[in-house]
Amino acid sequence: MSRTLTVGAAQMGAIQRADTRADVVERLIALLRRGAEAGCDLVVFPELALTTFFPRWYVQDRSDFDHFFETEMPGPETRPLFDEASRLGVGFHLGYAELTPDGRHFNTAILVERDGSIAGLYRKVHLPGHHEHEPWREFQHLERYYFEPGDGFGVYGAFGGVLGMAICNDRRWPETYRMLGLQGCELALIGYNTPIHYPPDPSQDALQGFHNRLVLQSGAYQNGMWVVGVAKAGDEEGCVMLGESAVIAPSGEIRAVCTTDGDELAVAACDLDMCADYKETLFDFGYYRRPEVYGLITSQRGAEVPDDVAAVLGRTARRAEETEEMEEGTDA
Ligand code: CDT
Repeated sequence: MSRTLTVGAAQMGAIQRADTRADVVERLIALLRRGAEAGCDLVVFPELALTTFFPRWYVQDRSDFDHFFETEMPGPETRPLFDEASRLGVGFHLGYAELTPDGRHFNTAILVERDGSIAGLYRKVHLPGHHEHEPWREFQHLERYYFEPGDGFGVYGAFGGVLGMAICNDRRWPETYRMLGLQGCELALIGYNTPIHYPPDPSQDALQGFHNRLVLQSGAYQNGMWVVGVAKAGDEEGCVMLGESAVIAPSGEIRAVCTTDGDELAVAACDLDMCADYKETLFDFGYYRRPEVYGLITSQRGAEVPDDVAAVLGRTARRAEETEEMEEGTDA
């Protein structure tokens, strides 16, 4: 039986602060219908796809921004998307801000099957940016102020394969893909909102597209999985964000890519059986990996130059715990 899924990377152009949920859901439905016409089994929407990227602003009372969060999924405003998806028989992946009944805030994504049932929910693990207002910046990146981190990476049996999710900054960390790869993930779905300008080091601005391709392609190849990276792009309230949504094969090759900064669908046929070409050869984890020598990856958080190496260099060794304390105060 063929395990080829037709997947649409449903990039979105900017969502302005004044845009209503109804406006946005209408755009999502239009992309979903384009996906259905293109024969998609699954349409992948970006991170925080229902609103503008609100962590770019600081408000003293965080609850003033609770209106950017969803308290139920589907709720009255997102129900039409679920209804249309199940009518069309097309599944989807959607990123949104989640406010739980017990008052917790997460940057979340869900995977929805063709019948409208929720097959998986993921909460962003790597929260980038800073946790306090930093007025020197042109715009804030306060994810660490508005959200709690999620507690792990899961995979889901859906669409006839093993599917996983990650969100935006997660894609820059090799641990993300490896955690999914170690659970047999064949297709990873990753929405993003990536400002082109990076205030702590503007020399990276010109490299945003390169870094995006670099991490998506290497994550796919090194774990023998399909990766779908989907942007919210364009000029959102004066903050210009990267597009270049793409579908990447387990070979690391780009199979489809968006070329605009607006609402656009890039479609690729993803043969999940192709993963075995990599998972059972060069990246046969069970045969080649050496977890017994990877202990530092889970026992230590920050980088720590070993004492003997520091002594050779005439430096005082900096302990990992100190690095972690410093990082708490200086995250970018
Ligand atoms: N949304 C998100 O995670 N964006 C980050 C920006 C990093 S700069 C604070 C990203 O990794 O693209």
